Amino acid sequence: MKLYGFFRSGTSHRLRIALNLKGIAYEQVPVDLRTERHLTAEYKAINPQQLVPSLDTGEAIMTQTPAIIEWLEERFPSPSLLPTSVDERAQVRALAAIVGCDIHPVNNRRVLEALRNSFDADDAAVNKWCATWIEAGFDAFDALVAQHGRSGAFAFGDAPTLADVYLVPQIESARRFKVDINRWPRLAAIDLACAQLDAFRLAAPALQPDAA
Ligand SMILES: N[C@@H](CCC(=O)N[C@@H](CS)C(=O)NCC(=O)O)C(=O)O
Repeated sequence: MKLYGFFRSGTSHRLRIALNLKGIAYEQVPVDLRTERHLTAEYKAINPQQLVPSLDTGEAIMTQTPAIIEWLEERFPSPSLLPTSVDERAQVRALAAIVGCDIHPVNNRRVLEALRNSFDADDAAVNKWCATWIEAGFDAFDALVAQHGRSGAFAFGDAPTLADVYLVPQIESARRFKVDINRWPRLAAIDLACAQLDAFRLAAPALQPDAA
């Protein structure tokens, strides 16, 4: 498979983790957001939304990480990233959606560019904007982890799930926006537990070929 992505993009990071957990090999094609490679006609032909990542499976080019990761789960069911009970699957998907639907989209590059260019936001204001949505989301994520009461090192029990796949890149991004993760000791501990696994460790932005 061919992964069009960017080392520092949270959604590319999330997809690398999912692919690694599934044990699927992939070649990386860097799309540099700093030089706006994603806004070229060449990339638009791959992803009409001009966002990263995109996954070329050899049979189709897929976009939107929630759809791609659910496809991976259905196409390569083992190891599963979801619990077996339908109620628990909904709980894990809700955790993932806090990040995927309610934190990441409002902190995306194009949103921050609009804040800078159309609303005169400086770096301090942009960091404050990002921190606002990260803190609200992490407060809820943390409360739900405490509530479901599943013991284990990960967000939902003792094996990584979709919840961890979404959480870890968002923590990485929170650090970039100077949010103190120690405010959520439970989430910091989950991040540490994930970092012990090769699937997460090797997906880290700093280790990607385009990070240099
Ligand atoms: N919902 C999409 C979001 C993709 C997305 O927003 N990617 C970001 C990088 S993390 C991007 O390409 N941003 C470019 C921009 O905002 O200009 C997904 O999950 O795939």
